[in-house]
Amino acid sequence: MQVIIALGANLGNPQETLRAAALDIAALKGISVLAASSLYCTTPVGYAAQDDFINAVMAVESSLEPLELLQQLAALEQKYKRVRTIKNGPRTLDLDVITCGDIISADPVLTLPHPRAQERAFVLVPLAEITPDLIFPDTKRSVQSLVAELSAADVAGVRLMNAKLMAP
Ligand code: PH2
Ligand code: MG
Ligand code: MG
Repeated sequence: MQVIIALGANLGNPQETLRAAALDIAALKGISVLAASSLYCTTPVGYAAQDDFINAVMAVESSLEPLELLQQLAALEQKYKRVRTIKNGPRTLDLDVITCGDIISADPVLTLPHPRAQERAFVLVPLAEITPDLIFPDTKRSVQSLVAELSAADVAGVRLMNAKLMAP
């Protein structure tokens, strides 16, 4: 099944952490990378008094159960010393599962699709780079149609960097 993973960080060396984490994800058993976006420098959403984030997304083919994948990603967050303090606050690494194929789930441990992804420019704009035609199974909306509805201010908060998450 195709899984979309969003990566974000704004503490430590975010660019280095994201690229190392992407390699760790690629090395997980049962995972193969289909595509990875560029890196983006993004204005914080939800809690403004923190540094800009670096964000990126990757599409992977996964034979893991979604909750198994979530556990593996949580272990990688720990590896990079994630500390949870303020909700939406600064972090050394955040790995979010955005979609798992066409699964729709209200499980509070892993809600699918990710409940806020379809309104977040820092997820949608990188996603439009790699999978513009991806359809969110709950709303049936495509990534590119959602990007087209973002405000100019939201889009301006997501700046393409001249660097990729992974070497091609
Ligand atoms: N993640 C959040 C809250 N706000 N803002 C940006 N720009 N990028 C993020 O990854 C991000 C955020 C919660 O996970
Ligand atoms: Mg998040
Ligand atoms: Mg998260």
